Amino acid sequence: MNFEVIQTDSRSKARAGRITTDHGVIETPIFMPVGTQGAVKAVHMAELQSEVGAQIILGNTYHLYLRPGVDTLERAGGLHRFNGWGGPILTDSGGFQVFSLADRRKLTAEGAEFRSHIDGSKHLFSPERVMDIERSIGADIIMAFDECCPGDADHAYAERSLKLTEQWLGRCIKRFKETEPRYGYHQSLFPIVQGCVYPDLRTRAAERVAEAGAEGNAIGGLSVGEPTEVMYEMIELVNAILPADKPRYLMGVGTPANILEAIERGVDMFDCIMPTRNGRNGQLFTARGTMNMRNRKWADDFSPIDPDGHCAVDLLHSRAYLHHLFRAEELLALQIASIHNLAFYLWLVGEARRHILAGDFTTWKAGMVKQLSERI
Ligand code: PRF
Repeated sequence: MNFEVIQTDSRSKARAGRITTDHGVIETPIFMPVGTQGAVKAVHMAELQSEVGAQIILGNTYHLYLRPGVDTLERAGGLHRFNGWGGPILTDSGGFQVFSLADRRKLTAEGAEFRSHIDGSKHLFSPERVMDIERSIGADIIMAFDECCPGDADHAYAERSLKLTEQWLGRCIKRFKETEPRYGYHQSLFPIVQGCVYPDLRTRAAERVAEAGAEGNAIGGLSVGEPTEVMYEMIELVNAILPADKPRYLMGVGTPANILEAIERGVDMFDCIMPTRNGRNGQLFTARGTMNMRNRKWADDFSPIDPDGHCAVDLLHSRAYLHHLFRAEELLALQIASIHNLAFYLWLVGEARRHILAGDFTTWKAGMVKQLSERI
């Protein structure tokens, strides 16, 4: 993997860059659609490419390990061959899901014991096991196994949790170095900075992660219940320590405005379920603010879904039609809303990049953040 910073903004920490993987190029800042179980919900791969303009998608180790399982993925020749997405893929380690979804978790010296949320079966995720599974899934970028600490944890809890994440990182790196990619292309391991909302812990975590000298680094444990301003402070603090010549990935964040604020603070990569999940609930994100398509006020509005939109569904269909599809519980409603929202997120990060390159990012961002907070 190669990362090149093409331009850094003169008035902020924002940068435009390029990541080159064996499955293609990613222009940063970038948003990565979430394909937890090997599929982006309600959006086909062809649409991800032609309508959404996705450059990289996510998969999740916890979900893919439980179903279809490592054997199936290995026999398929890895996730790219299994799901037909030929571009770059990143897998989250499952740390977050083990702690949020699995039943009856137990931490041992070895790792995290848990029961499947699907059938109650018992499993153990150790850092070594997670690295082996991520090798078998075969994503281009694989995440270290971490514990995501809740946003309201006290300092003592957060410190214990960070210690665990740091021990696990050492074991992840060791196993990663001892093993080879299975499918002939390169894989990059990204460590994750935790430390909750405590500056001393975040500083220490970022220093240790920076020392690891990885090909890219991630910030976890944010957008988990802490105030938004605190999240921005933590991003600033961590990015001042993480190396500038490596991509920085903010995990699971966030609203369109959160993403612009984080880009301004030097983040390059994002993922979030918000565009797809909120889309399936009828919420559309646009450059003029958010719209709730279930609202009766759209029933007679025959204008395009988003007149400024950048994908075919925005102009092809009217607001009244999409409103009807949601009311009638047609599956097409979920598809149109998901495609629109993902295309909007990809447009937004693409515009951010364009304005960084043009030298007017901060001015553009201030105006856009204001517009995004409107309700249409
Ligand atoms: N760790 C991992 N995945 C994540 C997070 C984390 O802290 C978050 C927190 N926003 C989202 N996804 N491994």
